[in-house]
Amino acid sequence: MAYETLLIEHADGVALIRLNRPKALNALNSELLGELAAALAEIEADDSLGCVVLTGSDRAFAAGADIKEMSDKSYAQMFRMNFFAKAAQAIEGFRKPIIAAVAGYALGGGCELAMLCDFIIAGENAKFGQPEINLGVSPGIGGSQRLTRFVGKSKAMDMVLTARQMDAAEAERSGLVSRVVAVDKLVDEALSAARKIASLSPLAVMVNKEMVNQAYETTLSAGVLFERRLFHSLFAFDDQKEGMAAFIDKRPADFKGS
Ligand code: DAK
Repeated sequence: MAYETLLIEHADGVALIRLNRPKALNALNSELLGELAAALAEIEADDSLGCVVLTGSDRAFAAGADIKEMSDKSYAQMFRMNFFAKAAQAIEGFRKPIIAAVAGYALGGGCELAMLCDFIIAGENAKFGQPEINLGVSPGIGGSQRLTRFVGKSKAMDMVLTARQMDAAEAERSGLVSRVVAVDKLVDEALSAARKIASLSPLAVMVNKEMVNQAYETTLSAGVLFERRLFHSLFAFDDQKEGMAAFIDKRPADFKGS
């Protein structure tokens, strides 16, 4: 499928998706969000792809939901179109890992989009924020919930109530991003992590992703039991036999996803 607002490349088992509305700093309009959901469905169905990198430009990952598109909408229109829900659900339900590679602004819906991904690698110029309060609204794609889980109540309140932006160093210190790299190395660094993931057993990757996500949804004891049961279940896959045999034989594993 051809996309108007996304640039997509595939290489070495990895799909690289670039948000591509440069004149609007990649503001997230309904066209872009629809295309993102469609692209993820295509990637999910393609067994040759094991991981996704989602990025923007050096200036902006995404400066938020498209304010110009939203500004005149009524409550009924927003409710009916369910703005953002489809794309958010497409990411939440996506079984392969998605890495957000964030340079420049990740504001409002842009910050929420990055937080929907499995982890965030930031360029040194990244700026994260939930400035919706400046517009008389609030986060609407999980920002108030996910940001609080990432950085704690005090910083989340500070950012949501004052619209203060967090730079990359603070974001790394606070646990919002996994690592910070030079902007010109950002996509290469994210692709390198994605290639590593894509080289592994796709079944084990999906199971590991489900395990970590479960930590947000359950108690510690239930989560530990969930982990143990899934760990046991991995012994049903050929990939477990291959991974351990390859270690013992001192050779690279050849995972088949079976
Ligand atoms: N929407 C539309 N256009 C945007 C935009 C946005 N969010 N952000 C920037 N642009 C456009 C600007 O209007 C400008 O367009 P032209 O004037 O050239 O036509 C162009 O991008 C370049 O922006 P600036 O000229 O402003 O560039 P600066 O470097 O001076 O400033 C900035 C960059 C990122 C600091 C500034 O553009 C800015 O403050 N942007 C707005 C950031 C913001 O408030 N983001 C939050 C948006 S509200 C929902 C769920 C979620 C949401 C809504 C509903 N439901 C479940 C229903 C989410 C809401 C949001 O994200």
